[in-house]
Amino acid sequence: MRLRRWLVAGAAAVTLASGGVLAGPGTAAADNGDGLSACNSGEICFWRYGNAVLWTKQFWYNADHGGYTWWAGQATDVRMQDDAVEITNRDTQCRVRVGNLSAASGIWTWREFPNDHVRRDLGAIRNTNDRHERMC
Ligand SMILES: [Ca+2]
Ligand SMILES: [Ca+2]
Repeated sequence: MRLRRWLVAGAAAVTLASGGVLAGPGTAAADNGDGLSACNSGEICFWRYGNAVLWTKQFWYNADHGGYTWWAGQATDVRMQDDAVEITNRDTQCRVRVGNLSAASGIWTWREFPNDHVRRDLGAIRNTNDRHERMC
């Protein structure tokens, strides 16, 4: 299972390298989207609560959610992994899939979201999010 996960990460790294023209040093390790609170064009935005604009985490690229924390108007220590209920995909090019890795079975469950800027419920992986990936 560890090997499988490594392979997935490797594929993501290739995608990142080919599409990472905006990436500066360390961007992938500390992805904060555009650094502004608003969910702006190009960003992949996660939400901790329905209908609330705070408690958000925003990305440009693929990411494992472990190690990332929520933004609530200021930085928090609250981890966003397994804690998101909604997503807004404002990526300019790609659908995005969000996955949950079952600790029991080692199997990923994914849900795909179009880049239509619509805020959507994570559905079956609500509060179980472990990773997201751009689909192009
Ligand atoms: Ca932003
Ligand atoms: Ca999970």
